[in-house]
Amino acid sequence: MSQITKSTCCYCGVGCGVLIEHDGTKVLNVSGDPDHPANLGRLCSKGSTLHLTGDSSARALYPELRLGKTLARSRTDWDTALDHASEQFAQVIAEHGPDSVAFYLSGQLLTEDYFAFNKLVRGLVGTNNVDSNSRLCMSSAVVGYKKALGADAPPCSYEDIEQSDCVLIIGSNMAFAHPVLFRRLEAAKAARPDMQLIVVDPRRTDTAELADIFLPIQPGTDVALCHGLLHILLWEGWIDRAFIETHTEGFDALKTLVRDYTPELVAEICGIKASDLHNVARLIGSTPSFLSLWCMGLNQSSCGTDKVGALINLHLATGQIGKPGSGPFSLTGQPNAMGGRETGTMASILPGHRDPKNAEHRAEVARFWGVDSLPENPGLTAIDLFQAIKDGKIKALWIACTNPAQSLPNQTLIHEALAACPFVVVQEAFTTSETVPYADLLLPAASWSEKEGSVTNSERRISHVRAAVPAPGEARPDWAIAVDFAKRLEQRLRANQPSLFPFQHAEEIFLEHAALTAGRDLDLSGLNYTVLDSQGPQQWPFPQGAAQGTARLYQDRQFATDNGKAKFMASAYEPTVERRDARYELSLMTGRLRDQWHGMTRTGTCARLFSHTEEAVLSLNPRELSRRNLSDGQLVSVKSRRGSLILPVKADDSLQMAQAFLPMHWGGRYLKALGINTLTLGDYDPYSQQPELKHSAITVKPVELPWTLYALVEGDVQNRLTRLRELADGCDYVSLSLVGRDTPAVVMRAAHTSAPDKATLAAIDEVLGLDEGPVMAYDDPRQSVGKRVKLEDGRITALRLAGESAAREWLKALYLEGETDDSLRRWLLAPLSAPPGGNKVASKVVCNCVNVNEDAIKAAIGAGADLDGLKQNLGCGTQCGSCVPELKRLINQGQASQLATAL
Ligand SMILES: Nc1nc2c(c(=O)[nH]1)N[C@H]1C(S)=C(S)[C@@H](COP(=O)(O)OP(=O)(O)OC[C@H]3O[C@@H](n4cnc5c(=O)[nH]c(N)nc54)[C@H](O)[C@@H]3O)O[C@H]1N2
Ligand SMILES: Nc1nc2c(c(=O)[nH]1)N[C@H]1C(S)=C(S)[C@@H](COP(=O)(O)OP(=O)(O)OC[C@H]3O[C@@H](n4cnc5c(=O)[nH]c(N)nc54)[C@H](O)[C@@H]3O)O[C@H]1N2
Ligand code: SF4
Ligand SMILES: [Mo]
Repeated sequence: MSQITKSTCCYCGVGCGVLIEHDGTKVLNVSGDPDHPANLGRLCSKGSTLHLTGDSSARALYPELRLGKTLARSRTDWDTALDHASEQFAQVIAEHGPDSVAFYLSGQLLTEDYFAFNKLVRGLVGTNNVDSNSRLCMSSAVVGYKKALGADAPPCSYEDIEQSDCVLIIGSNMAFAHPVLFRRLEAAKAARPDMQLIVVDPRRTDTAELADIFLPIQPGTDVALCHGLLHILLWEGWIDRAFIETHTEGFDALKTLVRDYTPELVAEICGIKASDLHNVARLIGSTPSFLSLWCMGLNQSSCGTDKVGALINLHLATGQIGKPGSGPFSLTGQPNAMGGRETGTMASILPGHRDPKNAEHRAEVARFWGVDSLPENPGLTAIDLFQAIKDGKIKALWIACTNPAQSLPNQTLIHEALAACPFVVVQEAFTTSETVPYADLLLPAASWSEKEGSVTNSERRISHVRAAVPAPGEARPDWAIAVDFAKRLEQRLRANQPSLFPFQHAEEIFLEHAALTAGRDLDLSGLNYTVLDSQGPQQWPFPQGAAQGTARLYQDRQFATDNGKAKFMASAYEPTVERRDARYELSLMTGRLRDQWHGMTRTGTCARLFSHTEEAVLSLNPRELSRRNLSDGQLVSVKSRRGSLILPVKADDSLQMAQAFLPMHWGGRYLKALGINTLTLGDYDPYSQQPELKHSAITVKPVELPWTLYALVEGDVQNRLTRLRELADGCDYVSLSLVGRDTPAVVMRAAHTSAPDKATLAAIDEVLGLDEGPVMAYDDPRQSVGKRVKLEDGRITALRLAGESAAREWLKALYLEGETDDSLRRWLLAPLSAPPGGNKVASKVVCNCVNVNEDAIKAAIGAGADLDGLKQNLGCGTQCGSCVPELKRLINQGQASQLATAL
């Protein structure tokens, strides 16, 4: 009998409600919750495939302990695991003080998890060394909001997107990263075509495709852009003087600063037309309501706080805040980055939006918790933390729900730090994360659909997250692990005192958190699970006695600052830390793909989610390729000041000259070396300590790796991924991915200067199952080319092509078709390996739900289909809608090329 449990999607900060269909033990399906105000029933390509992810063979099932750095970890029980951890931590604290231990957490934890950890770290251990991956994500938005408006509170609601007359999307690729919200924007714009949309991004993304005006600025130049816009607004008198006078301060200094940002100068800095700058200023200056949406293009910058401040300045100068359809709205990345900020679980914040530097705030929280005091020493923020670990200052580290060995910049240093740390605890749901090998103690965590708690989405809306199925093996909810550990540590640090952690259920933690927010800007003391269950997800503030949540902040124009006035920020434009120069002549940007989530521990278990983008490729402008005599797909060495990687290049006309783009998702498990972040740099914003993940300078050189390997094998994918990755480690280029729709297969591509030894190739064949059974084999007489194909019931189930790769794509297509004919046998037994009909690269799947590829779409467009026609004829874009922006782009391209032909 199947049942339905209401919960939320565990991916992005849109915070969609999902209905989990399950049989009490296994998740069977997911659909969008029509009653959830964030998505009203919609889900994107990631949310709608949640039930296909989370391969049980990739899950951490039991605690594992290593009793010496050179030994392997072995299975243990929870009591032994947590006793050992508390003993280690207590010992380090006794010998080196509380600041010698640290906790590194995640915006994907639930609020209750976050709160429990924070109380443990600050209330019990007595250090501020608790930070999270939100440092890489939302930190600049937090500081920008606090500086300008007095509190870390996004003032807007999703409804504002529907109500606005003019929306500016800056540094956000919503079409990929917040798809369901983008659906709402598309629908609003279709319903009200007068709504104006401006997109600012160095790349012409699918988001930009919807824009009325697109400003392809040079990376890192957003502050100059905003100052240039304000310059014009001032010059033209398109500002709200009364608002500025009554509700703000600091305008004079800003006015003086932006005087220098003339349209001509700004156009030159940003690499855009001055006329476009004027057009955008006119829109902002004349619109009845102005909303801006931003994400990592602003935050992940060495001047991220200034970027956020410069954007908020535009709202304050025009009085476009605190009313429907307007305001500066930061899109949060992770599903519960907001919860981490509310519970104060970062080095620079305390519970209830309090400040660890403020003695009164510390005393309030200490009193509430019944401890003597809260620690005063500043805590280490992520980048400094890992430097301190490497320097030997941190002796015990606890990592939960984040994968620093993939996601932090400058990975070489991160791996050195993790290897050097005497005691590392990793609390993880999947054993496949790049951080797990460094765990001295691995603690298996319950994950999506298995745990209860709450999350807050981008619009301050709190949802009750419910468990549908039991966690596998001995995995436990994160808060329960933190609380169990804390109780054991209490025995060692403050024995015979009442426990600070009397929590039996998640809701008890929620209630303590809610009570600690009373009287603060985010006051959510009126909420509990019963209210959330009866009234549905609610937006804070929701104080005791409130009947409903708060859709919009600052409607009374009283800001959360000391004197109620908002503050303009007057910071000059600063360029990116690394500039392009003769040695590193390209700007590398990194970011998201539509169908992958971060380090891919979850999405990387679903073959379908690789069909939109199969492997990590370095995208460059087509002219940049031809200038360098590079061809599409060719392998190059990509080098930054910190390291290098070998990757294929791809022509991509969404990029400008001298720019390059890499998806952030590939770490050392799927790619040779330490993944994408081998290249990026740890330099950060001075106020938010958020690193400049969006920009590093690189150089690209062709490489000659004549020996290539292509392997594909169906089934047992996690085990095979791991073993193939290890066996191919001697090759200069290795890339792994999955392919298929129902039964996933592992695909490996590798390349090297010469063939590996025979034993290695034989070991690879063994992993592929090509050492026995119905295998057809051919080795050319000089042994340079070797082909192996395993056929079962007329279907290919494994193959390996070594020495060259001419038939690679053809073989994959044969595998996917599931049928073979005599051409396979003829190809196999011929010394030359070129496939019949050529080696056509398989067309990428654009619509994942209905499985429609680009070739089919282009053919239909060629035959005259518009969007409705595509939907009707091919079915693409009719389900989750994540591919609609791309369909529109293909239609526009098709029309442009038809026009060009006609002319
Ligand atoms: N599919 C998918 N969705 C996700 C995630 C995921 O992993 N996969 N992760 C979630 C998380 S945690 C986050 S933080 C969000 C991130 O969401 P986004 O920030 O929207 O995504 P990114 O691709 O990281 O970067 C956004 C854009 O910033 C642009 N950019 C780069 N440099 C600059 C610049 O100097 N100025 C401006 N204006 N733009 C610039 C890039 O070209 C890119 O298009 O996505 C969330 N949603
Ligand atoms: N180059 C580059 N690097 C980037 C970025 C970029 O744009 N460019 N973006 C940065 C940003 S914005 C972010 S947010 C970070 C994200 O970086 P990470 O936080 O490292 O990303 P994830 O892969 O989501 O890591 C979450 C981990 O938690 C595990 N997990 C899943 N569910 C649970 C659970 O319920 N409990 C526990 N304990 N574990 C669980 C997953 O298996 C996974 O290993 O990456 C940053 N890194
Ligand atoms: S937009 Fe997609 S990834 Fe984000 S919460 Fe909704 S369904 Fe999940
Ligand atoms: Mo993020």
